[in-house]
Amino acid sequence: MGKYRGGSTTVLKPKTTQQVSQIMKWCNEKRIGVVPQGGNTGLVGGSVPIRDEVIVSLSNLNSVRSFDPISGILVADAGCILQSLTDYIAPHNHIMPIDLGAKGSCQIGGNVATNAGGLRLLRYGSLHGTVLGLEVVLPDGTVLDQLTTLRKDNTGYDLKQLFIGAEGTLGVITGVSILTPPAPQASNNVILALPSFDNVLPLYKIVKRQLSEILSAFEFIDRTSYDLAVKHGQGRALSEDEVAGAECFVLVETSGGKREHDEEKLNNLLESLLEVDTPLINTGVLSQSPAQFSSLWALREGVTEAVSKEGKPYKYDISVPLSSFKTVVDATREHLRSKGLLGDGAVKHVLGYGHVGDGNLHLNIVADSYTPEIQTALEPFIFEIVASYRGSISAEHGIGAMKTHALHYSKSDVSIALMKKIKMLFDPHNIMNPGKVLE
Ligand code: FAD
Ligand code: 2HG
Ligand code: ZN
Repeated sequence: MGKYRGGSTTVLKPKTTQQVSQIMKWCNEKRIGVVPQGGNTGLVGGSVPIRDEVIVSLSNLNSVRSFDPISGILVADAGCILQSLTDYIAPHNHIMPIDLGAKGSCQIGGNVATNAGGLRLLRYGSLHGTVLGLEVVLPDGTVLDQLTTLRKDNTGYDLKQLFIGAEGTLGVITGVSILTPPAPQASNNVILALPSFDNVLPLYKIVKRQLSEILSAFEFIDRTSYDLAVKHGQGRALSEDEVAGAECFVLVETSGGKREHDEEKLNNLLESLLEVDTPLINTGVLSQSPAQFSSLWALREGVTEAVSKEGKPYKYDISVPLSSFKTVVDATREHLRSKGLLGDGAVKHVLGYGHVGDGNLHLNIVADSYTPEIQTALEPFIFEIVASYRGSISAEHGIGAMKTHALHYSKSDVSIALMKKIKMLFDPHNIMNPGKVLE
């Protein structure tokens, strides 16, 4: 996003865990700050040095260590790109349990470090469940080898969980053991155009009931998100008739064991949605080919890229009750308008999209440039709304450099004090990604 800059002069690109260990030992002795960097696709400035830290890039640590096609357990170096792991296990009919728009650049180590959620969480759960083991180099250079491939291991504290979502503040992840699910035999998707946001929740209820075990994604984009995606060439635009009167869209994906069975379920769903007196949807566009399947997904996955092409984005990634998604977006829009920042002002768009199935709204504000006036108008306004719902100020992107000052909106003083003690225990000299997560 070009939002953060530091004064680093050095990037190190180790090729082995031992080299990472030697780097950390040296930096710890000399009290040199270290920023672990994966694919650099994070959205909260976590991988950007904000002082004069040494950057440790994991991109040369990029081999698959083993894959067991029976159990589906993959053990890989942290620097493997997510898409390359997907490609590696595809011939064995397995898929990665995580998928996100940045898959072509982000690394599995970065995914674990951020506890990335993404588009498949609804189906396969979070990395706290699918990651079986980790190899981590601690700030003093000690290698913590917890790279187990066991499904069950109740032998005391589960230390690996601390590194999942720690954003590189406790150690450098060098290896990941992860459970990969079997590839579905059939995948379909459909984009549904809705006349009103109020219909999203009743729709979700019906879709869950009717598609049950084959439902694998239920993603939401509002009209502004759709228009921006189309404007910036993401995916195939629907026809004018299809989008007429649509306030928002929902993308439903199914992944199942038998194509005919899944298609029948989807068609029945569409029929039952349309053949009622007051339908919840205006229309549904079903993909008819692998190209159309990708193109429908691109409308949803491409929103982030479209937003970046449109202007400078302010990103809020929040967990709030599903029923309040629209209220939060509308309240932010009205608030900016009342401050004279929207309309003829510096803010171009306020949009909402995200993972309905996970209760995770992405609220993006697109402006001509980053300015203190917009920043002051947005914060603490948005954090206070989130806190009023007892929501999370960061559902899946993390805290990074962007939200350290706002951590208290989602974590109690007792929790923050414990987090600081844990940080102190692992990293007493505060060399691991300083200034991130904790102030
Ligand atoms: P980086 O950006 O390089 O680093 C992120 C953080 O992890 C930093 O704090 C860094 O220090 C730390 N880190 C990286 N590697 C290691 C390591 N080996 N050991 C220790 N710490 C490390 N996120 C979601 O959750 N869901 C989404 O759906 C999603 N979609 C996205 C779509 C697009 C188009 C983009 C650009 C981003 C998206 N993101 C999403 C955010 C981002 O892609 C994820 O956070 C991703 O997991 C970051 O991986 P990375 O390898 O790029 O990590
Ligand atoms: C997504 O779900 C990502 O598309 C990115 O998490 C969200 O850019 C964003 O705000
Ligand atoms: Zn997301």
